[in-house]
Amino acid sequence: MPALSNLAAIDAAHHFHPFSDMKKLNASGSRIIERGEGCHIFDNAGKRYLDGFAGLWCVNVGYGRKEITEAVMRQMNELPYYNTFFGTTTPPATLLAEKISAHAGEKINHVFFTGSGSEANDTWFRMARVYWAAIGKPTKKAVIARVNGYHGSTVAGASLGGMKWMHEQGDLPIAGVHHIGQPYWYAEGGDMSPEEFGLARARELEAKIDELGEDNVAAFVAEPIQGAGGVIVPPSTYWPEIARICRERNILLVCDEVICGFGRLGHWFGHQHFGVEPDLAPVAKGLSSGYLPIGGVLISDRVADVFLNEVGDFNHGFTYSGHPVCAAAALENLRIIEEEKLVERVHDDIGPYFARAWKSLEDHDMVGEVVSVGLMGAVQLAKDKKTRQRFEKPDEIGTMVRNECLERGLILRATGDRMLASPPLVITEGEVDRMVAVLREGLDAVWAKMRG
Ligand code: PXG
Repeated sequence: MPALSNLAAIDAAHHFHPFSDMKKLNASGSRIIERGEGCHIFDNAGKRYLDGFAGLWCVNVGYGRKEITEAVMRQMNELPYYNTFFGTTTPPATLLAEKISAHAGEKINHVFFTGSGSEANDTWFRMARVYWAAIGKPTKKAVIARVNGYHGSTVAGASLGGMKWMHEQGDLPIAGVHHIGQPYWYAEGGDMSPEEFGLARARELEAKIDELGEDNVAAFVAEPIQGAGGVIVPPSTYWPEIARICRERNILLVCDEVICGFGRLGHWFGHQHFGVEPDLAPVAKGLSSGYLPIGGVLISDRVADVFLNEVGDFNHGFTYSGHPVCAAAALENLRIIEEEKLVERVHDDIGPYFARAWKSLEDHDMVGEVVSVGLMGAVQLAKDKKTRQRFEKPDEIGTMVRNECLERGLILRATGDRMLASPPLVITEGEVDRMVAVLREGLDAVWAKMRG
């Protein structure tokens, strides 16, 4: 092991980070995180941070869970790797598929495993097209997604995502992917009520289907709540209307559960909060609480039946599909979520507590809107809260608040001018209070700078 003081220099010399301007990062040096316990992480200077972001929306059961480490060790010793191709499986892969199916709705009974959320999105993308071709509708290929959605960084994932600055790199989106507007009332709702706006944005789906022709559209994909896009909680009218349109126009509904799944919204899956039933649902992150990389696609009976009866071979899969050690980590993680009733805890107890505490920030002069569902929340920064006027440089203002929080030992994510929280599901009331108090101090500090 090199001396810790050298690590930042070694990192700058050799490590190319995701979503980073490497020149800038190398000049400032990476923050080096060494250890985690519960809802806290520690850097190499020994500084402790409350992780209000659960790693990257994923460490649902918190850090330092020996049960998971031990389950991983046992599986490593027993069988560190075997594949799920050529008619084979391993006990953890099979048992994990069963457990996920048990928590998904009655109509979801199969799981295809991947190594990540991006691969899960690439997987359903092919699956949806194969599904329609197998039932005699080979022209149904187009996929409709949303502006500012996030579905990963692979070619299909980044195409499905609606981030223009990602599309600009690498000539995306690929053919056949189309985007409609997001249900972001605060920024884009104008004079409409949130309910009117929710309906209007949902009906953009119907208009897009008309434009492309129903016989050419395979699926619509959306996160139950857009995560990386800024925790955009849709108005109450949005999801029921989306579900109606998908049903009436015979389009597959795909809910990207990579963030919202496994308890984040107080349900096993985010679509259950909104009362809709997807045909396909990519998952990852909270499936293993990030302890090891694993993702998958939940497959409804409607789709599975066609694959079982019509398709034959699905020519798709990954070396690490159903990796036994990752599956063992996920199984133990789900056992903890069940045993500690973390989904119920988010729904009935810490979620409502968080909602009240988080909402208290609404009186701040710099806060335009405060939203949350379960343990996923956003604070919208505003220059003038009465008129919903935003700051001229939203990215800068969000980063300033984030940095003030970091200095005070709290990790939150800023997406533009929205401060995002997504803490571990085991967060205590005291830790929620601290998170809110530190964010308020950060807001005060930045507000003072802006006015000074
Ligand atoms: N779908 C959703 C909804 C996601 O949030 C992915 C797919 C892709 O998963 P993988 O495992 O391939 O990363 C994600 C990932 C951020 C941030 O800055 C969010 C994600 C990844 C990286 C950064 O909020 N989400």
